[in-house]
Amino acid sequence: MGLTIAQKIIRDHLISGNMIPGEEIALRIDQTLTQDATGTMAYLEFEAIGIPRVRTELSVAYVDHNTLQSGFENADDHLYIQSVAKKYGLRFSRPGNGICHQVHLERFGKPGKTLIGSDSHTPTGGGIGMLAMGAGGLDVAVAMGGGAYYITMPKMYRVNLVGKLRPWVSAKDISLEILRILSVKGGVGAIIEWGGEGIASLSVPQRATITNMGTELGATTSIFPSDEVTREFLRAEGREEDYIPLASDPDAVYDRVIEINLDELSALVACPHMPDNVRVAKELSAIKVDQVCIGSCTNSSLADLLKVAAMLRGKKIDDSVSLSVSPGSKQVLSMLADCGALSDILASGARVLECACGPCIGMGFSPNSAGVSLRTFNRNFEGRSGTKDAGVYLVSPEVAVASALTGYITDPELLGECPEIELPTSFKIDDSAILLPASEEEAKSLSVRRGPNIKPFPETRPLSDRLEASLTLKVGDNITTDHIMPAGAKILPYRSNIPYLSKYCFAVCDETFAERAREAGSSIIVGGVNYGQGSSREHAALVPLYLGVRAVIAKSFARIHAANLVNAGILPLTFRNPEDYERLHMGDKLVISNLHAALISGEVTLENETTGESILLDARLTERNREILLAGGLLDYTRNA
Ligand code: MIC
Ligand code: SF4
Repeated sequence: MGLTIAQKIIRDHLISGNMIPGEEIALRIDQTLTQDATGTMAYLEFEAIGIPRVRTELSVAYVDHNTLQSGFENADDHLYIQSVAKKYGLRFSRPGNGICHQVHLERFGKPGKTLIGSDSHTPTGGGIGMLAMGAGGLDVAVAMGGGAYYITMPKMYRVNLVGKLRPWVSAKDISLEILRILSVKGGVGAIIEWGGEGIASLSVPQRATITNMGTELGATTSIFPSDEVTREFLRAEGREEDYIPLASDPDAVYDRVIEINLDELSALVACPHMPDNVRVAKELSAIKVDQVCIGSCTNSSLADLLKVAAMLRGKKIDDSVSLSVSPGSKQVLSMLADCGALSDILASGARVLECACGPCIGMGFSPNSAGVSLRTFNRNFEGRSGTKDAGVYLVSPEVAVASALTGYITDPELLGECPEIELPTSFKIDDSAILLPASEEEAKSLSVRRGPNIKPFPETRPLSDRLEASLTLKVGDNITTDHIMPAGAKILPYRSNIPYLSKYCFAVCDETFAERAREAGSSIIVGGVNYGQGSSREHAALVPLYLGVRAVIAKSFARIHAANLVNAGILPLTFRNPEDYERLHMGDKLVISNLHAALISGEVTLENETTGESILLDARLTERNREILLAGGLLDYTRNA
């Protein structure tokens, strides 16, 4: 039987396990990346593991999220990460050099390699034929130390693109179309391989837009073949030697095959507050727009911004609209400047922001109250923009510019002829903002800089055999990690300070939760389907741990969050009968006895002392998961090993 692209990379990196969907496999990891919002914690964990030097082929520490530096906190974190990188053998991408995924694609991504990153959009690397996955910081710390990365062997989905994109329709619309088809949970447990005749006309950055948003499907990752388009991109980046061809076998078998006809695709928009709430742009033309943001790891490549500049050339944005443009990297920004495109963007009335995540994570540029914000980003979760009652719509750069010009959601087709973009055959290469580590010898005498905002890792404890806890929060379906542990300019500076962060846990849903959990001492959260989707932030597990959460019972979990719960020593349990969700209420006193034996059988009985009922739960845990939980989390498990 032939293999898919992902199966080939998995086969070449398999340390243990069988490549049978649903079984646990351990993978050798070639490259890791971190960003600063999750990185500080990941490096604290790496230090706690106690390995003197990273053991990967390449590990890069990026600073791109917390670049506002409204106080000393982030500057301290940056210095901490910089000093860790120098000492332990990592490259350090300085603030301003760009968004981790964009820079990694430009400078380091290699077809056929494995990459994990403490950021859920690490699958962007699939655009260049890598097996690239988002992970919790602790998993990345272990991989940096040379440890394996454990996942459940995914199913294989294939999306065939037929035809060719029409003018004004772009890669973002393909991402939105697949979200419309599959929904935000449609990719859970699967790797999505993109193929078909239509991919030949997609450049690497366009492919990366698609693999980037595969995260919003809940997929383990997404991947494109490595072909002549890939070779051309690597050549333009001066790295042709990194090219290897990579394709699936003609007789590869897929669990699901989907076809998208590019000729029939039109400009799409994801409406508030979920990326799969997709409508056709034309139907939304009555919606007045207040703000437009172009950038993020989804759509900030040179190709995207050259198109934006060409559309804005000689025009002014509508007086009622505030437009921001954040280039994805210093390479993109300086090439825009060199060819004059930057002047076209500025002359239109746009505000050019730093090469960083910025508005995507609520780091400034929050919309006005009840504002309508069009963003070329990948997430439009409630409150994520920093304005609770704003409505965020996800769009392509083309729809973004057309709407900034008219003041209403606009299908760019109405603008007439689509400008043709000529991409340079070589990119401007200047890696001076990527600092190299010290030599092993020199590193021994280096110390790490630790600012006062860096607080210790929350206290862990081995899992007891009897669990008594109160149900302190009951939430619905598709709860994101932005609900559990919000980000934004006010809170993000405290990512290395779990006690401070804990005040904001679940604040989007229920501002009284943190206090209630603290008072209860030991608590359980109940959720619906796809609990914990979105960001890879392990803070969404570490903060509940700090607040005394011992277990989360849900109808189903998102992959990275389920792993983060186990890594933090919190039990993820699922309802045997999803209807039992209705039988649990806030304030119920819950008990699980003989927990250790129950985890081995996988069947857990939950006694509800308040109602006198009992409910059957499943503990879908591998042996390794069980051992991690019994040890009190992955850090203790790794240290005790
Ligand atoms: C995000 O897009 O939500 C983030 C911010 O990049 C996160 C990481 C984080 O929370 O720091 C992600 O996607 O993993
Ligand atoms: Fe940064 Fe936004 Fe991409 Fe997350 S999704 S890495 S916040 S640009």
